[in-house]
Amino acid sequence: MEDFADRIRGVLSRAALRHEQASHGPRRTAREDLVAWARAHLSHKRLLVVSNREPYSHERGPQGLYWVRNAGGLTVALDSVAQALGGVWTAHGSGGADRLASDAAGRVACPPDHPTYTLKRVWLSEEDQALYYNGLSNSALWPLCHIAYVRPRFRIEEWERYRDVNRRFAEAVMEEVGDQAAFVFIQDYHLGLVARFLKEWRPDLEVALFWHIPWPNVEVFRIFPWKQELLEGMLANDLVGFHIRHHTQNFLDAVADVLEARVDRERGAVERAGKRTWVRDFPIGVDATEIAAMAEAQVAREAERRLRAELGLVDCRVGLGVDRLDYTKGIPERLDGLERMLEKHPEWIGRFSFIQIGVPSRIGLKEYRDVLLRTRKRVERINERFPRPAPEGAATAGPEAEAARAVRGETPSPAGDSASRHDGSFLPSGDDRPRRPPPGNAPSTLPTVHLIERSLDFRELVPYYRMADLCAVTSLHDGMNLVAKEYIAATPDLDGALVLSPFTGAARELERAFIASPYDRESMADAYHAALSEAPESRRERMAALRETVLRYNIFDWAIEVLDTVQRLTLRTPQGEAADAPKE
Ligand code: ADQ
Repeated sequence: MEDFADRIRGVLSRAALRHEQASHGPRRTAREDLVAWARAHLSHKRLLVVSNREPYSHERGPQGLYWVRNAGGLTVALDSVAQALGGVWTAHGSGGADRLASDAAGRVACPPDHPTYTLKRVWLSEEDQALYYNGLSNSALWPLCHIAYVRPRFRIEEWERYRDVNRRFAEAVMEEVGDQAAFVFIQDYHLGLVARFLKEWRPDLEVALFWHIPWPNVEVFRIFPWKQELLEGMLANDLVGFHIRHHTQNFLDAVADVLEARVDRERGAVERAGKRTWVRDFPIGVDATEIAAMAEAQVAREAERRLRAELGLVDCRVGLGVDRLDYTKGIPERLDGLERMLEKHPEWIGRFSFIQIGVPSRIGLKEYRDVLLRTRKRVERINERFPRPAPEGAATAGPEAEAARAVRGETPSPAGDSASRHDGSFLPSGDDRPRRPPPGNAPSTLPTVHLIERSLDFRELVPYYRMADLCAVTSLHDGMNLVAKEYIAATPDLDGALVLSPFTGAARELERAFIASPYDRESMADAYHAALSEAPESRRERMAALRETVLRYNIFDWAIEVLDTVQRLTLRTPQGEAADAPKE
């Protein structure tokens, strides 16, 4: 009887959900809400954002100087706050023409077309980048925190340079802050020590750090040679944020293991040497409403139609992967699962194609070059084993076919971004590239897997999200993973399926995805098959639930919650002294 009542309730609530979505649903938190919140609560303080990556970079082309907006949900959201409050954003000036565009103090007005805040650039030498960025950040902290079976490398000169570069970021902030009240919002593992320097100089500043990657368990963290100094640096913040509760708990365990401190797991607080630090989780989101609008726009529909024609995908189910080419993202593992699916379910051969868009990333490091080579090898093997019969009249020559080959990464992209320019310079060409038909000859087969080795502008990415019947997010470990949320947001027609690794932060929220471990080829193969075979009604119902999750808590909710928590909790912390902290 209860079962029956539950079923009725389920049917009614799904019907209500569909109705709500059909009528464009309830109002969601928007950019204006974040701006209004910031004006109401932060206008008496100076806002300073600090990140390694800059929101805008300058380059020089044949027409002279131009600027590029470095996209990504987080950058866009923080950009809105910075624009509303006219603060200062401190970041590494990494663009080829950044120095030319900046004043003597490294300042440039941003956004460059309608300036409202200041971007303060920190200059790093090649040696700084080798030691601080490729070294300590990406060869020690990144593998340490991700536990993807790549051994972290610890070198004292890298740690010393990390400390030095963090101090320089802090100095750059201090040059801008003057003696005003200010809130400093630091991003990520590159900048774990910045708060310590800031608080030494100005203990009254409000400072928060958001750590975008996982925090490992204590057995793993213990091997970090400078664990005490790193934790002390992080605890100089008033608030340290992670994506999920599990990472906050790991962090609190590490503090309890390494330092003499009072750790309050229930309140998420650490008290040490008269100072309190709050440790909380805030799962980051995406601008789902905006992404959905982009996906529904006529231009995206047309781009999808063109892509389908160019890639010979008109009567074919399409799978998609979108990642930086990073060993934590499980890209070779994803392709192994795909190959297994084609072995176990040959009915998909010729009826299913997979597009992997992979931006070459951190190519100075061998592990990253290896992941690209391993990916290419798998693509080549799958295409040799399981070629796809070409549909009648598939384009093989002329501008359309040329564009299609560029899109597949088989010829240099006409846009020629920096990622694709890097491409030829460090990897052998020829044998390990996907095979392609000679130009002009009609192909009898097409690739089953298309590998696109470049970064796409977000507007270019949306038609791929639209087109995909399935998106595979198979990280070995990931703080959150925004691709999973972007894909769901970009599928307003609910005709899609997400295959998701349980080792992503996103899996805590997106429980209705097809969850499959990248370490288990069979379960991945089964998940792909299940995702492609599910009956249309349950497929849509599953996507509707996932979409509601992504729409309910978006990037603006995240930003408001983090900023509001800092304001609220620092009110409870006596200035310079925690009320009941043990004195040391
Ligand atoms: P990342 O490791 O970079 O982020 P992710 O969260 O997936 O991973 O974000 C990647 C972003 O880059 C997405 O916005 C995606 O659209 C974009 N992108 C990826 N490949 C692209 C391509 N080829 N072309 C264009 N755009 C591409 C880190 C952590 C994550 C955490 C985020 C945010 O590692 O766990 O979710 O920060 O906190």
